[in-house]
Amino acid sequence: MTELAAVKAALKTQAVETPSWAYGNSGTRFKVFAQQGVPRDPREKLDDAAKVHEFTGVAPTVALHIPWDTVDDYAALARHAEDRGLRLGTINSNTFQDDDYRLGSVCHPDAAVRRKAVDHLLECVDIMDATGSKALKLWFADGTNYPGQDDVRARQDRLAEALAEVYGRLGADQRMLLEYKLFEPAFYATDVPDWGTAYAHCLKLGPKARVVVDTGHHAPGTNIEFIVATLLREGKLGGFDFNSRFYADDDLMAGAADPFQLFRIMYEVVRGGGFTADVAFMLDQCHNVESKIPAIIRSVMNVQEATAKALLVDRSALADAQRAGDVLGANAVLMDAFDTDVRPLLREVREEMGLDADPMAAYARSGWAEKIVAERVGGEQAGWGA
Ligand code: AOS
Ligand code: ZN
Ligand code: ZN
Repeated sequence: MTELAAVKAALKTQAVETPSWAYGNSGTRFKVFAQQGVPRDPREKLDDAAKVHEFTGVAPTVALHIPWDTVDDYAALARHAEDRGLRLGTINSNTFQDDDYRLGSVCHPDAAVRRKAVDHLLECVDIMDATGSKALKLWFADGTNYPGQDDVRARQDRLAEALAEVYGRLGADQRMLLEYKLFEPAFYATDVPDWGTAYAHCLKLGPKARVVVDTGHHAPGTNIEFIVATLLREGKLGGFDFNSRFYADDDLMAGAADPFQLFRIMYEVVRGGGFTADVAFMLDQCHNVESKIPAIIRSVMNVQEATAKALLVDRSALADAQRAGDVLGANAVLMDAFDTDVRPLLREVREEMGLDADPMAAYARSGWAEKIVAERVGGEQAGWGA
């Protein structure tokens, strides 16, 4: 296979998971702007996700969020997905939208609240059994707002205990993805604030536990690609929540704020073998003011563009320059790949996959946006900003 053929083959096998909540209405704490035609139930979210997959060819799975996507029959929901060429992906738990969780969930000082939170996580694993989902994604809003509010060490013990119980419930082919976040909603100390804390817990738990890197969950200036390289090296990178940030956890379209950062991350993924390994490429976004389906298509394309550039890095030239201590030469090799216009290559890839070369235009022409506006009245809110 020529090098270009190998790049194309890799791009054709890429799979980007889209989040169910990105299809529903969302907003900030100031306002949720309702859009016309948004899904009224989980099935309609899948119908929209099917359009993203139809036009991009690389978005075959959809992440669910419990309870935002609660249904009576999860096996039927999985069939609804399959009928549309999709599969149900990661199950996201919710231990943050209940009054009981004011002081935390699995780290709460009251054992009864911890029990309730763990029971919810176990219920999520039951749902995975029904949907065939392979991963449980855990993000905890737990933390404290004031020094002395609670015992920071004891909270880690409670977290470890809860995680161990849920880990023990996982099936042989199921895994747990632990997400970290610097701050918000807790402002003094978050209980899983960084990759080191998440890694320490996952290491103790065992091989089915891995870390999720949400690209919006770091302090400004953090070298995220270094974290990615380290986690891959340790076999502990579970996946990504891709999105863009200008300030904090902005959840904007992936690749919109800093395409160079996304490229650097994807280069470390390619370099570290993560592209072929079991690493989940998920989006975690909210489209508060822009049209949702086109924004998700655009995000998938942005991930593809960053991946294509990362795959195009001339790794032997880079290694030669690095060995020779040629600082500028090595940097130039990386920049050459980043500066390549990969849009013609991706158009070719899509045509070879039997797709329209331009997913955005093809979606706009498809009439789906008009159809859902006409047919869906009273679309639902995703859960954020509720
Ligand atoms: C929250 O800030 C995290 O990014 C979560 O990953 C995510 O938004 C949530 O799990 C949605 O269900
Ligand atoms: Zn996330
Ligand atoms: Zn987030």
